[in-house]
Amino acid sequence: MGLNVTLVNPPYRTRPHQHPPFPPLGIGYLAAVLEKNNFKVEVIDCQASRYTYEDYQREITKRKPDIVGVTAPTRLYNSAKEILKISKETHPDTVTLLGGAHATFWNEKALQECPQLDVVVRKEGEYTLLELVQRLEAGRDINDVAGTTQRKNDNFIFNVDRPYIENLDELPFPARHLWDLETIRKQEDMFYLITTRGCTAWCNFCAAVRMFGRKYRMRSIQNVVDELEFLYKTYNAENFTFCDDAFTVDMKRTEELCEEIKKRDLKIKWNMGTRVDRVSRELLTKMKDAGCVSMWCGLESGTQEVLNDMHKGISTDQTRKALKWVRELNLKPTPNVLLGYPGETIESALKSIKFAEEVSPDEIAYYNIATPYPGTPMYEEVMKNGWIRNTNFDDYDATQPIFETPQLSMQDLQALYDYAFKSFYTRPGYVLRMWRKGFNTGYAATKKYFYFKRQKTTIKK
Ligand code: B12
Ligand code: SF4
Repeated sequence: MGLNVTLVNPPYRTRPHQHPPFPPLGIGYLAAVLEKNNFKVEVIDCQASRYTYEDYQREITKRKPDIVGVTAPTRLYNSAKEILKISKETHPDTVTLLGGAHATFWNEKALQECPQLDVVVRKEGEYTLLELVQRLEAGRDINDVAGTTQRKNDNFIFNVDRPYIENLDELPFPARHLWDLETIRKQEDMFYLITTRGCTAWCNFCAAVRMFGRKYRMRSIQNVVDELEFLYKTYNAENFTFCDDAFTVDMKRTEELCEEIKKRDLKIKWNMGTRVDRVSRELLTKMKDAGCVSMWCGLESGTQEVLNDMHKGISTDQTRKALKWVRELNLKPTPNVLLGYPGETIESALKSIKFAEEVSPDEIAYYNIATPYPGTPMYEEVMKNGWIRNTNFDDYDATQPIFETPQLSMQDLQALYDYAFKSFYTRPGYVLRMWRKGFNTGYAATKKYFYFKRQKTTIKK
């Protein structure tokens, strides 16, 4: 009888589900690779199943896994520790693993802070996990497995990084059958997939590129559209989100993808995120023709100086141009704005808010508060300068200030964040345009108008 592996997506400890449950693709890939190699694998997605820690304990008592692997971004790290503690206390012989964007850069600290954690898997995890499981099954030592950090006596073993997977086509599709898709789809009928890993840019606030590398690795178009077609035919899936960090870096490839979707006659709708310097009007037209309905992108700032500080590598003009095409083609724009990056002032933040309203007048931007995720240069800068004010990772969800700089206090940053929403919804032109779209949209916009009008914001303009 082979080893039994359970992969876990922890629950939120505070302020529950801000987003409909999303079966994490990371766990999906890890599980698929194990299954392909004939290991028994189960998934406990505490978010999708709405499990508390007590529910998790009940489940784990029943299942008796030999290995528990937990995934977590920074925001779920504390919750992951709780899951690891329960796992080890319930079954002391279970080998516990932690992976994901937080543990990768917090590896030794995680081992220090969580005595119930045995191994941290850094960066891309598929083959590291496979090797760990194979060695454990064979009763072999796991101390030197590449891509891991482990505890040894009072010290740590930091093994070499595992090389990135060059040919992503060799990975099986995520093991979505391990989720209760029916329940998940009732909340949001959306299928997520990812077609590339890595990014050619190197933004100072970004953990993703430090996880997956600077080389843009792409699945072949055949392989991507095979997955789309499989989901389309197996689950009648019609709505897709491409989770790639920068979907259209290779514009020619994106064109080919669109052609293939059309060739296979897939009647689907999809959205994706990309960099504004990697689209053209022609490409967006082809994308729309193949079912694209929305584009999210990093607008980040309305001030070139701040963009340069971030190493974003784009200009405000490029954003203006790209979002003009998006609007002209009737695609939905979702620009992401980052407020409070080191060097930001009240004036520059206000400029970003106005800029977002200019380039996306009918769709509110996705406002994020700059959050120093371990592993990023922004984190180093914030720590080096002693700007950090909140070290509770539960709060690292990009909706609340975590640090302050000599230019911007936490109070002002919070006020700017609140003001961004107020400013958007209290524009009479916006309300008027929503009424032109129909009664329901007009009514909702009017309600929001009065709600936000009453909100007090104190910005020293
Ligand atoms: C899709 C996505 C979302 C979705 C779904 C999130 C989810 N549950 O997966 C949504 C929209 C909800 C979302 C929200 C947020 N996200 Co997000 N998101 C992504 C994105 C673009 C793709 C995730 C993905 O599918 N990756 C592909 C899979 C294959 O990679 P993976 O999950 O990391 O797993 C691999 C390895 O990490 C490792 N691994 C992971 N877990 C484990 C466990 C074990 C046991 C092992 C062995 C290995 C292992 O192996 C896996 C396979 O290689 C990533 C960027 C990125 N490229 O990853 C950002 C990213 C994860 N998000 C990020 C952030 C900051 C957020 C937000 C906090 C803020 C925001 N405004 O976006 C919110 C809040 C999230 C929350 N949980 O509270 C950061 C996380 C940084 C950090 N240190 O936490 C990332 C890395 C983006 C970035 N630019 O830095 N996000
Ligand atoms: S463009 Fe996006 S994925 Fe690439 S480094 Fe910048 S923030 Fe990260």
